[in-house]
Amino acid sequence: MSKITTLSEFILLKQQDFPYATGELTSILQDITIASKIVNRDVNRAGLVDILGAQGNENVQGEQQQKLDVMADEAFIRAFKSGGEVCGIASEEHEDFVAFDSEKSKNGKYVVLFDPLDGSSNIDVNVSIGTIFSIYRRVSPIGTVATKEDFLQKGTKQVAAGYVIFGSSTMLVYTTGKGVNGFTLDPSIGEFCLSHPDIKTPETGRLYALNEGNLNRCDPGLKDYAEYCRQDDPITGRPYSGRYIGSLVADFHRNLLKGGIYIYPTTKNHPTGRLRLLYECNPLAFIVEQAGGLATDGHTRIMDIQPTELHQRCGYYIGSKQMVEKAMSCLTGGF
Ligand code: AFP
Repeated sequence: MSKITTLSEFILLKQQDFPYATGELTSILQDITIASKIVNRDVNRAGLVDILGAQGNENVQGEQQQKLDVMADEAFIRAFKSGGEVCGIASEEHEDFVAFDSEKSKNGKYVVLFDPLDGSSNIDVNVSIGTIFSIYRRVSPIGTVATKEDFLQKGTKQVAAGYVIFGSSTMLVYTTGKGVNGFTLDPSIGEFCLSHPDIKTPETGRLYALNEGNLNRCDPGLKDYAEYCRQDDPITGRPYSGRYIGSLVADFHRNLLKGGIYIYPTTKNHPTGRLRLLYECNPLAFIVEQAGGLATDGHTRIMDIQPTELHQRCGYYIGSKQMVEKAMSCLTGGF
């Protein structure tokens, strides 16, 4: 049997890649690991106890909050608050960012932005869901409370990002800018174990994921791209297979490993896009680029967009490099 590397061991090992590391980022990643295990426990027993279903509130996006959304949000906030390395968080579930005011937290160097449970409309039907996170170094002075500027940084400033997928198994995938690694939770020992070292995404693939119900409501160039995907061409392996779960983490994870493209365009209903730049698009863009793929809003690299609002949305084209490039060329008339 080959040696098992747990996530905790791996994180500590990787700290050596950063000669001036103080261990703070390492601690945050450990906090995320613990919160993920708590959420995993709750997600797994969702059908057994009375925690399934809507909480009855709407979140800032006007969406119904699910009980598990709230529980996941609380689990992550608790972990970051007690850790002390994080001076504040922004979550998809809160209208404004939350600045931690303990003396220890005010000295924290980092902020974390996260979507506690993405795809939560899938919870009640047992479809894969996920947590997405993004870590930045604060720009406000250490020793003070976090400010909005700490959160409104370009994706290129991320120091780490990742996601947890609660699927047929639970996996945590993350990057600190030196490649992408994936860990599968072994429930028998309660540890995430290195299962997907140094993930590279294929340059091209055969899977396209988009909500085709929106095609009449978006840029006609996208209709051309969908048509391209459906055409016969044995050389490029078309027609491609359409695969859309409607749970970003699950669609992204599958494409990352197998090769493919995920698209959520701007539409008549969502003129600025549906997905959130800070909680969803930037972290996955960091991961896909580290794995050799591409993420754009159809025209501009996602990580180059300067955010102006916490809950900013954008169009999203992410996945295998050649597929994203082809979709972008269709948007500018290059069918
Ligand atoms: P929910 O968290 O409300 O389920 O939204 C999920 C999501 O943000 C993303 O995970 C999906 O890919 C996308 O929305 C699905 O949106 P459509 O239902 O409009 O296709």
